[in-house]
Amino acid sequence: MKKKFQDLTIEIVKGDITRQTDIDAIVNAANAFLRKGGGVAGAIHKAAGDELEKEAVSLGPIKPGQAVITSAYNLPNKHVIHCLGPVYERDVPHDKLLANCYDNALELAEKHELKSIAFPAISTGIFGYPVEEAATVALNAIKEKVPFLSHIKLVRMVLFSDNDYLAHESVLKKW
Ligand code: AR6
Repeated sequence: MKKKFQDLTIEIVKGDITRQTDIDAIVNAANAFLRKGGGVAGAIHKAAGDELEKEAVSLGPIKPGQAVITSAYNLPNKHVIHCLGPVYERDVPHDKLLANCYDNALELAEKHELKSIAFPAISTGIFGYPVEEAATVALNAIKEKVPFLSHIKLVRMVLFSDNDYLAHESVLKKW
């Protein structure tokens, strides 16, 4: 499903973030020290190769809501943007910190003059953020950033399960 805002498209798809061959930067749901980790981070590091962790670790540690950018190595993209999402109900206010992830990642992509970026559903796995709540925060944060973006033309959310896709779809349908 897609929504257009003049010449920028916000899109949701079901899929694997490591296979977004048409996207300039993919976003990693990282840990504070930017080590490999599990979940989507594990998949991204595995696909990128060991060099990714070396570069990423040199930029850490980061705090919830922050983002850093690295090369993408063996991934089919130019860059990986690593965001530390909030741990639900530990890192507060969790909605503000989660919105900061999307805002800071988009800011970095814009600064690097990238045309497209793909996000996973940050914090909704190991960090325990309920996906219905996270979908609202994520998509609204992206929408609020649209007026400040000139290079970015496509923002894609890549959802790993049917349930995650449906949670995001119900937010987009209300717009
Ligand atoms: N493509 C897209 N989404 C995926 C993929 C994939 N290949 N694999 C998993 N997901 P999580 P978090 C979804 O736990 O909650 C790591 O160990 C997954 O289904 O990866 O922010 C880090 O090192 C879920 O919906 O990230 C941190 O310590 C979403 O990605 C910690 O986990 C996020 O799940 C971060 O936890």
